[in-house]
Amino acid sequence: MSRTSAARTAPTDGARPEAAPEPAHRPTPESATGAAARTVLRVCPLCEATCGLTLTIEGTRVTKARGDRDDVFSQGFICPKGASFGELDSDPDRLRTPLVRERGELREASWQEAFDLVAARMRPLLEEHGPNAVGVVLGNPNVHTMAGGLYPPVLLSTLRTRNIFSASTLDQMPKHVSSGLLFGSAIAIPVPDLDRTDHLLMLGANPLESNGSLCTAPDFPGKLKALRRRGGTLTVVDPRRTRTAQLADRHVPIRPGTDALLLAALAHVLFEEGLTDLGELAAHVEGVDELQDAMEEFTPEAVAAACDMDADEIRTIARELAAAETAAVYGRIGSSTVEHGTLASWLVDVLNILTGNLDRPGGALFPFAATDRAPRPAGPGKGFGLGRWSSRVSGHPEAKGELPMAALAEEIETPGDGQIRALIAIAANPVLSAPDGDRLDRALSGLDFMISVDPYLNETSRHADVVLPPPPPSRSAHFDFAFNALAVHNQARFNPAAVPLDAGLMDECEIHARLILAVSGMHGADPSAVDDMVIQGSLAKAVADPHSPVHGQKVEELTAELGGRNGAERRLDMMLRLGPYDLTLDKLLENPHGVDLGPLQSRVPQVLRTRSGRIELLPGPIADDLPRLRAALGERPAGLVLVGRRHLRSNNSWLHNVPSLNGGSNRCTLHVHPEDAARLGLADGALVSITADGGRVEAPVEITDAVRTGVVSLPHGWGHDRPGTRMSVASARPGVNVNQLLDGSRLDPLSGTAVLNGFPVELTPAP
Ligand SMILES: Nc1nc2c(c(=O)[nH]1)N[C@H]1C(S)=C(S)[C@@H](COP(=O)(O)OP(=O)(O)OC[C@H]3O[C@@H](n4cnc5c(=O)[nH]c(N)nc54)[C@H](O)[C@@H]3O)O[C@H]1N2
Ligand SMILES: Nc1nc2c(c(=O)[nH]1)N[C@H]1C(S)=C(S)[C@@H](COP(=O)(O)OP(=O)(O)OC[C@H]3O[C@@H](n4cnc5c(=O)[nH]c(N)nc54)[C@H](O)[C@@H]3O)O[C@H]1N2
Ligand code: SF4
Ligand SMILES: [Mo]
Repeated sequence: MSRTSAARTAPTDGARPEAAPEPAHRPTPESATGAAARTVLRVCPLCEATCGLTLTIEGTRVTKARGDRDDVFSQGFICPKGASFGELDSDPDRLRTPLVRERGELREASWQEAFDLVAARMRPLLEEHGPNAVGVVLGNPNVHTMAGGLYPPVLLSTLRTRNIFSASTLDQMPKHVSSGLLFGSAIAIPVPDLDRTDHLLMLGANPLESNGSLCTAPDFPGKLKALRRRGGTLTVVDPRRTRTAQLADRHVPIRPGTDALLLAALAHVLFEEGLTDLGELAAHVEGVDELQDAMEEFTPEAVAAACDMDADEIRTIARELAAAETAAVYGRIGSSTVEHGTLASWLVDVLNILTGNLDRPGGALFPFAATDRAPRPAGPGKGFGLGRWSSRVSGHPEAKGELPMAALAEEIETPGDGQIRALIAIAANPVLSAPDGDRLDRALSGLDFMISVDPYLNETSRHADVVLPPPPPSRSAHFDFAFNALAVHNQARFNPAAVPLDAGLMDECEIHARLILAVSGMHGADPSAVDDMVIQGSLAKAVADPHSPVHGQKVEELTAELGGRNGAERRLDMMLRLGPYDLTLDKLLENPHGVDLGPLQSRVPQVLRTRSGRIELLPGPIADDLPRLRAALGERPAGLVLVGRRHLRSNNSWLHNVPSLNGGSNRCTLHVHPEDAARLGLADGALVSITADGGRVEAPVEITDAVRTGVVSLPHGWGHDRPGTRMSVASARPGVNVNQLLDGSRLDPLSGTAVLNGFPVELTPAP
C-alpha cells in the first residue's frame, strides 16, 4: 500500500497549480497501459457511519471498494453507496477546472483567474457595504471533508458576517440548542450506547436507510439486530413502517409532529408513578421539581388523541423505559425538523436523565473525540447564548451563530443595510434542500456576486460567478472531525489521499485557504499562511492555559514538532497533540486501520459548561416554549400531512448522478396509504398533484401500507430539471422538489429549523 507516496506527490503549499496546465481528464500513462492494481484504505465520506473502505486502484482510477475488515471501527461493513465510491469518484460530470462567469455565461478558467476574480469582486463589495453584505451557506458535505472541518470557521471569523446559514437549520439545530441549554455546550451531544444498551426507544430515525445520524455507528442495522439477539428491546416511533420499524419489538405509527407531546407524557408518567431515578447523575442536575410541575398537564390521556396513540400504550412505554436495566432514548430527523423540534430534542435527553441513563454505559453517553480539547476540571462555564442577535428581515433569533436557512432568500431580496449582496456557498445545494427553491433560485440570480465551492454544476452552483471544484474524494486526505465526536466508540483514523492529485486539480483545503486569502485582502499569499496563523493562535492560547497538556511550553518549539505534509495536516497533528489522548499524526499513519480509543465513558460533570456547572433541566427558553406545546394538545390536522423519507442509495440532493444508485426503488414517488388512495380516487402509478403553503408539485403515486393513514411521504433532494446544470444522469430522471411545497414560514422557533416533516398537503389526481 503506497499511502505515503500517494500523499507526498500532493502539491506543496504555495505551488501554483496553473503552473502545470495539463488537462486533468487525460488518462495518465499507467491507467492507459493498465498498471497493476493496488489497494488503499479510505474512510467513506458518504454518510455519518464513516466505514473504512479498501479501495482497489488501477492506474489513477478507483475500480472497486469493499469494506476494510481490519478497520478498528467498521470491521468490514459497507453499504451500496460505499461500494459505488469508484463510480462517484470518476463521474464524468464532475467539474475538473474552475468556472467563471463572463458576459452571463460560465466558462472554464484557470485557478489563478478564478481567485483573481474573487479578490477583485469581493474586496470592494466588503469595503463598500460591510461584512454583512456577504452571506455564507455551509452545506452538509462539509462535515465529511477535512477542508470543511478546518477552514469554514476561519472564513467566518475573517468575514465577521452575521449572515451565516447552514444545513443545520434543515436538520439538527434543535439538538444543538437543547444541548446548549441543558449542558452548556451546543456540541455536547449524547449518543445512544448501541453496543451495550438493553432498550432503545428511537423516534423519527430510519438507520436501515440512513445508516444513522448524530450517532456514528458503522453497521447500525447489525447493532440493532445484536441488541435484539442479546434480549434487548427496540421500540421505533415513526409514521411509516420503515425497514427499521420492521426490526422492532414495537412500532408506534405516531401522528407526525407530535413526538414532543408523546415524550412529555412519558416524562409525566415517570413522575406520576415514581419511576424517576437519576442515580449518580442526581448530584449534577438542577430543576427536577420545576420539570415535574411543567409536565403536570401532559398526561397520556391528554396527548393520546393528538399523537393518535392509546394512553395505555404510552404508560407501557414509560414503564418499560424505567424498568430496563439500561436504556437510551434517541431521536432524529423526524423528531427534529418539526414544529416542536427543540422541545422534542430536549425531552429525549430529559428522559435519559430522569431514568438515570444519561452518561452511563448502556445509556446515552458523550463521546470523547481525538481532536476534542483535553479534559479540564469541572465547574461553571460560560453557558449557551441563544438569540444574541436576530435576522434583519423577519427577526429570527440566531442559534449557534446561525440564521435560519429558510430566511436566506428574504435576506438576499430585501434591500437595506445588511442586505446580502454576495454569497459564498460551500458544499451546499439550498435550491433543492431548503424551503421554496424557486424563490431562492430567483434570489440567487439577483446577487451581485456568488461563489460556489462544489464539484458539480447543479441547481445552486449554476448561479455562481465563480465555481471552485474540489477534486474527487480519492484525491483527498481524510479525517472525521465532526463524526468522531458523535461516534458510539472512541477511535481515530486518518487516510492520506488514495490517489495523487492530478495536474490541474486543487486540493479542497488549498481551495478554502486561497478563498480566505482572496476575501481578506491577502490574495496571492501562500495558502499555508492561513494554517500558520491558526496554529500560532491556538498554540499561544494553549501554552497560556493551565489545563492544557502544553501549558508553559514554547510556541516555537511546539510548532517545530508538528508533522504533516501541508498546513491542514499540521493543524490536525496539533489538534491531536492538544487532545485528550496521547496521539499524533504519525501515530495515525502508523495505524492505517485506525486507533481504538476504547468504549464511551462517563464524562459528567467535566463535560458541562452551563453557568451553574450542572445540568439545567428546565432552561428558561424551553419553559417559555412549553405553552406552544400545550396549545398543540388540542390540534388535529384536518387533512393529510406530508413526511419525507430517505433511500439507502441516496444522499440528499447530490447522489442521483451515480447511475448504479439512481433507479429501482430509489424513486421520487408519493407514498399513499391504500385507504387514503381509495378515498381520493388515486391509482397506483398515476400522477397526483400535491399542494401546500408554498406551492404545487406533481409526482407519481405509489400505494403502500408502509405509510400510515392520514400521512403521505415524498423524498427530498429531487427536482433536477432546471436548465444550466451539468448532471446528465440526475437530470434524465429529475423527480420533483418536495421543498417547493414549503414557503419557509414554518419553523421551530427556538432553533430556526425548517419544518420539513408533518406539514399539511392536499392531493388531487393530476389531469
Ligand atoms: N424536505 C426535506 N428537505 C431536507 C431534508 C429532509 O429530510 N427533507 N434533509 C435536510 C438535511 S438533514 C440536510 S443535511 C440538507 C442537506 O442539504 P445541503 O447541505 O444542501 O446538502 P446536499 O443536498 O447534500 O448538497 C451538497 C452539495 O455539496 C456538493 N458536494 C459533494 N461533495 C462535496 C465535497 O467534497 N466538497 C464540496 N465542496 N462540495 C461537495 C454537492 O455537489 C452538492 O451541491 O437537506 C435538508 N433538506
Ligand atoms: N441513504 C441516505 N443516507 C443518509 C442521507 C440520505 O439522504 N440518504 N442523509 C444523511 C443525512 S444529511 C442525515 S441528517 C441523516 C438522517 O438520518 P435519519 O434521521 O435516520 O433520517 P430519515 O431516514 O429521513 O428518517 C427519518 C424518519 O422520520 C420519520 N418521521 C417523519 N416525521 C416524523 C414525526 O413527526 N415523528 C416521528 N417519530 N417520525 C417521523 C420518517 O418517516 C423517517 O422514517 O441521514 C444521513 N444518511
Ligand atoms: S454506511 Fe455510510 S459510510 Fe458506510 S459505506 Fe455506506 S455510505 Fe459509506
Ligand atoms: Mo442532514
